[in-house]
Amino acid sequence: MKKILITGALGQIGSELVMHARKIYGNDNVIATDIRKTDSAVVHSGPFEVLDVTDPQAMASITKKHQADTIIHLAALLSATAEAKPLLAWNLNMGGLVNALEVAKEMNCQFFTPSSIGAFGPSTPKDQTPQDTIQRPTTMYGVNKVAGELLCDYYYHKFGLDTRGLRFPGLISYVTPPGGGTTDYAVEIYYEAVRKGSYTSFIDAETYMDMMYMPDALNAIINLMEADPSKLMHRNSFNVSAMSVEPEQIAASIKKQMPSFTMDYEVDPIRQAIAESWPNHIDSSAAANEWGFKTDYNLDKMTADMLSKLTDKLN
Ligand code: AKB
Repeated sequence: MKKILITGALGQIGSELVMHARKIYGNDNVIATDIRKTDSAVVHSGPFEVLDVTDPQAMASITKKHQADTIIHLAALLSATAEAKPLLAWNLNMGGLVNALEVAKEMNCQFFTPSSIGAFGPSTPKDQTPQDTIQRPTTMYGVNKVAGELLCDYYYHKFGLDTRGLRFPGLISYVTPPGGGTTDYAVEIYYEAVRKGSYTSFIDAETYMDMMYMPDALNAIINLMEADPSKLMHRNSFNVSAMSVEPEQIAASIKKQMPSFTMDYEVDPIRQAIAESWPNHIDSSAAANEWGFKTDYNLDKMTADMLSKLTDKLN
């Protein structure tokens, strides 16, 4: 049985991954860590430690204390926040990652960290973006993600560490809202649809980006970590996407269930520029071929689930 330490456990991915992994591996075998402690299921359902990932000694001592054999390193700033605070992003995103890799090396842990569609840039092919292609991002977040992919591959080749990663698209969920991302509009639109029946999008019409519903993202992490290493031609990181959408398509999907829903635009130039530097749609075939990546949710199935779960949560 794995013993998994998760950083950034109270964030958008972490808060659901901890609960999902505890169901699979047992509550005591998933150690949740975050820089803050909140009154939440993540904190109450199993081991929890306060951890600042930029503190290498603290990370090493918590990992040793719990004898973890797997590290899932999620703590990071998202694209828009990283653009607003580039030096903080470099220090947190790269400093946290190198600390986590060093601890994984010392303890010989299996290692996962997410990359992103943000690892691509304006000179990357925009459609059916290949697994192996030009990566010259123009954002600090993208610089961090490319450097992170290369660093994880370096630890694999140089030290034999079992590092694996996914280039996540925008992740949509109803449990914990994301913060400071460019794809956040695709989460906010559902919250505002349920709260107000309308939404003002900060991303412009006809701006296509990849998205994925959280249950598919959680399965992808677990399936990649359980995959037979002899089948993996790639490691850091695999393209994965469930759908390529623009704001009007999400609005149209919501309208099928909520005909009175309306949307207008107040475009944020900073997040719009980031979105325009990213691909329209990445090709996930390497992930499908090497470890069987697949998704269960398309846009309409995700919309139905989001609206019903948020109606229960917000009313
Ligand atoms: C962001 O928008 O920053 C993230 C991502 C696509 O990596 N959701």
